[in-house]
Amino acid sequence: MSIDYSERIPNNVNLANDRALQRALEHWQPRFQDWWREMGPSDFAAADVYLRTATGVDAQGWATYGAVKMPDYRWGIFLAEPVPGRTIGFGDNLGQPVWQQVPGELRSQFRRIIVTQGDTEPASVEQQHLLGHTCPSLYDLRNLFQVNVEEGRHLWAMVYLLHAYFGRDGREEAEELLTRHSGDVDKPRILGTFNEPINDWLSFFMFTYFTDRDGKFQLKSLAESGFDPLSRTCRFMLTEEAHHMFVGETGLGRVVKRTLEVMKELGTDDPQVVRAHGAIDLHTIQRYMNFWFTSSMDLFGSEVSSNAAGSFANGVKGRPDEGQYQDHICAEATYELETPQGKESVSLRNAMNEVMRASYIKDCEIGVKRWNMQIQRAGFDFRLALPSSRFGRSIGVWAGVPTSPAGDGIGPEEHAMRLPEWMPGESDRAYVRSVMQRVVEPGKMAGWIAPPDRGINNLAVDYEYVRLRE
Ligand code: BYC
Repeated sequence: MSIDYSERIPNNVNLANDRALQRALEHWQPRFQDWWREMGPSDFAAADVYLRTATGVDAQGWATYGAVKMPDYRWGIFLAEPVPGRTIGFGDNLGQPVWQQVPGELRSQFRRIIVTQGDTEPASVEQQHLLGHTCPSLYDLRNLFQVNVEEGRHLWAMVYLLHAYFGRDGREEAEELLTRHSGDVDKPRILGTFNEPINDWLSFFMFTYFTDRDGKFQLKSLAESGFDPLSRTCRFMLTEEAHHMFVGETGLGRVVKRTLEVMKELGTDDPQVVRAHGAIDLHTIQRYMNFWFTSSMDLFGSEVSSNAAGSFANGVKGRPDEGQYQDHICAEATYELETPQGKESVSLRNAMNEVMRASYIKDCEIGVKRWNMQIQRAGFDFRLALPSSRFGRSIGVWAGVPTSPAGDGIGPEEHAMRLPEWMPGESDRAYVRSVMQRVVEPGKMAGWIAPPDRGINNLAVDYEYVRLRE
């Protein structure tokens, strides 16, 4: 079904035919707009931003580009086309027709997962609230805003499900999604990473590389869900998510590129010399990577989880790309888990979080390999590396266990002493903040980042992607 933009809330779910739902969502809409004004990108409400907007949900040509003021962005409700005859692809209900309504006995499980997913979307916008002020270029500023409006739309995607399928409880949860705030001591966001500050663009690129990639894996697993509206919503969200990870991967690649240019020019890899010339040394990049990667690893939950086992058994949440596996029931299979106490064999259903985390790590390695190729080609021996999944964890069996980034157990004193080598400290953050100078002349880049290879939608890199003048 095509998207109806004549409606107050653009949608392809035939909202006009369900007056009660339409009214409930129209009641929520001004609250969302208030939240956006207060917690969304600060001070850029009047800017014309070259944004893409969804105009259809099919694989080809779903996007249209044009100058939009962010508060006028048409946030709406878009579900991917239904797959005729779709059946549940995993768990105890394998082969049964998918559900168009939430089965009563799974209501609280679905609600919990949809609320958790929904909570991350506005959280990320809040985390990035001030970044526009220190943008390294208009190209990057536009990408930040594109990510922000789409995270706003992903919030709409989850709020639609809550309103349409969870009655009064769902409406209350939708309100709560706007009252918890990232980093708020009294009402924080649900998951750890979404309460971490993102005060500089290196963190933003790390976040879009590592944390948005968790989004990709979680959305893929929810796209397998037996609850068809959730599956269809997530399938469409994934098409938007791809751009966010592109921003992270190319952003980090450009930071590394610029650092290497400075290192080559000066003939040294000495971090202090690199910093003295305004670039971000590779050691600091590694420390930031350690921080955001480990935090994002925690987003998969505990290695052994009865929640995960229940969700898999009941058809609530599958594995990303479930079709790649032979066994979709996993009732008998086991998984070999590494714990601080040694190897442990656990039921595969209980280990589903770990299965997902393992695929996620592989996916994260692709970019790291690419950046290391850049470093190698530039003639330097330094190599970036993802830390071990045991390192720096706050959730699961390795939480609080002192290890080196390689995952070797060490004493707590050595751990405390060496942590500044491994995780960003105040001096790293202060340095990175010091180079975050705003650059808003079309085509110009800040000194710590190389220009992108190409612009957006075949436009030139020096296109005026954001018009700041009123
Ligand atoms: N921080 O059995 P456990 C995205 C809680 S990112 C704090 O270990 P389970 C995006 C857990 O909630 C994708 N708490 O794990 C990216 C539970 O609490 P309750 C977001 C945590 O339940 C960038 C308790 O510990 N989507 O889209 O199997 C920008 C025991 O849980 C954490 C989803 O996450 C943590 N890191 O799995 C914008 C999908 N980890 O309920 C957007 C929906 C665990 O006992 N969520 N806990 O109070 C889920 O599927 C699951 O809730 C989780 C946890 C995978 C997160």
